[in-house]
Amino acid sequence: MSPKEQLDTLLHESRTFSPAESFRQQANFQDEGIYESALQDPEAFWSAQAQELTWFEDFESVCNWEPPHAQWFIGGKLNAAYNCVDRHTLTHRKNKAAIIWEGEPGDSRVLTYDMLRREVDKAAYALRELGVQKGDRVTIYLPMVPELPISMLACAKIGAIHSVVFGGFSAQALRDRIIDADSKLLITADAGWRRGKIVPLKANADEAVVDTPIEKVIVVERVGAEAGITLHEGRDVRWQDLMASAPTSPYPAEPMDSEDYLFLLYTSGTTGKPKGIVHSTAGYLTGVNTSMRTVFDLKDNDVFFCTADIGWITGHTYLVYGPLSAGGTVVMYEGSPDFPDRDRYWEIAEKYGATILYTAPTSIRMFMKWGSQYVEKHDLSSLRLLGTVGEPINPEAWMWYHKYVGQERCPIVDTWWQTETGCAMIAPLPGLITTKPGSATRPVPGIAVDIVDEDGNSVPPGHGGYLVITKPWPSMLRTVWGDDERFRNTYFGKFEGIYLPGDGAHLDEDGYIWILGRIDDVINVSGHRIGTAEVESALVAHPAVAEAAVIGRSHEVKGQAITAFVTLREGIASSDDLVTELKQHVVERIGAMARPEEILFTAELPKTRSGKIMRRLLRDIGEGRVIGDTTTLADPSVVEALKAQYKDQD
Ligand code: 7RM
Repeated sequence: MSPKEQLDTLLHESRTFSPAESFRQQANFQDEGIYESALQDPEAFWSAQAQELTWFEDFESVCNWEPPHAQWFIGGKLNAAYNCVDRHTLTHRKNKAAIIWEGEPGDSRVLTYDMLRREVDKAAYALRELGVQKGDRVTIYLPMVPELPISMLACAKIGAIHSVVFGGFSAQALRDRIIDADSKLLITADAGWRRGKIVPLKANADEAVVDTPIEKVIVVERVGAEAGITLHEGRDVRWQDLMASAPTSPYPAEPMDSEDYLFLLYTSGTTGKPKGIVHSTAGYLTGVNTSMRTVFDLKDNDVFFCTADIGWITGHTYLVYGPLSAGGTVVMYEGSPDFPDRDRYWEIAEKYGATILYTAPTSIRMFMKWGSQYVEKHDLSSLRLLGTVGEPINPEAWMWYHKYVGQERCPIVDTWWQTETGCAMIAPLPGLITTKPGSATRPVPGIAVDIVDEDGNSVPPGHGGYLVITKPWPSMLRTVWGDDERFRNTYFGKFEGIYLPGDGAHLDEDGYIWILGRIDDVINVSGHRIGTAEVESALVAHPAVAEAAVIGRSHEVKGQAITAFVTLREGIASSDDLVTELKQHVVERIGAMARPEEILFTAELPKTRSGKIMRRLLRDIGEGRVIGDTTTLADPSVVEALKAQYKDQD
């Protein structure tokens, strides 16, 4: 199907699914009035939600909005780690499982809230011992092991700002993020496990930290002797040694101002340089905690299985701060969905009696391809609610998820949000909202969303435009680390005082929102955000490359895939080996998720007479579309040649 046909099919989706009476009756939110009351008085709504947290000092006012800067819960003092861990140890949850960790086959570990508190506190002492101060940035580059959330919470406990870098990023990408955040300390592991193979994290870290502000590196032993690492005298310290010698007494949580920064998380934008998205303590925590109760209908006896990696925002919010602040139990899985077999998620869900499953459309499409037999092998009767995130979900994938995983019993919450928004913004409350496959439905209570045209006017039902968020919300990003100008321009540069997420959306006749995808130069590959400019800079950094243009094209499983058009330097011949080498080069500069699906060599890139690369044309070629108007092209024959070449390829 062409993208146009896909879109038409999506927008003519007419199936609807109302919450089952049995689900509705037990739901946390059963009164639709919550939407109206939150809309009338968002500050009162958020102020009430903030009361779910434990405060060392109450806040004096709810919100101060001086566009584009918001402050929330002004004057309040609290600590995120205290809210996620300590306070639950003072209740019936003390011995409840906080984190159930499932490692690659053979390994598992359960941390109760009480056990988690001891680990976090020891790590907090260790960080202080190494000289980490309140406000310092700590970069964390770990696989999906319990030491990852423990490290994050230990930073939060002492008031340090963590910057987690996904373990799939390359040494170069890690290095860029360390330098931008100006971190003095790095926490990494000897290596990680992926499909029974070793992922050399420490080797990457060693390469990354040279000539950076990093003074100390903490090394978690995950793999052991097989990792074959050496410790750098005077710089590297073993996590296990630090923990063994740390005091066992409780670490008193650092009282933080509401607006003190909790963490940075880098994400891709339209330039080659990733942005350090900054989140605050009280606003972020209020937002994520609220969505656990509203969107995910979390109860004390739920087992919440989120398949995201903590290296992305979904893992920060829905594996760590959301579920733990709400006193929930989370299942955290280290490995991949097809190792040792393709039923790994279902095996884990069954083993721990998962009640809520949160995953990505790209995974669902992969499961569909593999066939329903892997799901059917397992007893998934414990599941009661399903969620998806990361990209638009196509109605067929939604229906498959509904039928085979949810057994036509579980509501599905399609949650639209971003690194920048902190938590789910557009999503159904599962006990209240009738869902339509492929639509994230409507904004959650307390969030004001609109779809507008080029001039900022609301579009009528049946039309599309720019998705915008018109009022501040507690968990919104506060700035871009070290670049407030970029924060202003990127998110508030188009419409005055209105947040622009960078997605296109369509409003249907019932007021439902259909997210159509990015409208900027960001590609969404398997739910990972990759900037075309990042891949282009990586390519042109290769000595053989003169110029590169990168586009996203639709892909059956990944949602989008990366296609690179490359012109080579004088005297360099194209070859299959060079294609392989260039793909590998991108992997080394960024990480495996940015590997181009295909690289096409071209004598020239299609350019306008003023010299701008015509990406629209390249996208058309990438999608195999008939190409329309090429009159603005400096040399129309370039396009014909590319089209022919693209056809030959497949
Ligand atoms: C949580 C996350 C954000 C971008 C966003 C969208 C896309 C995310 C959905 C979605 C349609 C969804 N953060 N996106 N969720 N599109 N429906 N339910 O993914 O910062 O990594 O990416 O992802 O384009 O702008 S993110």
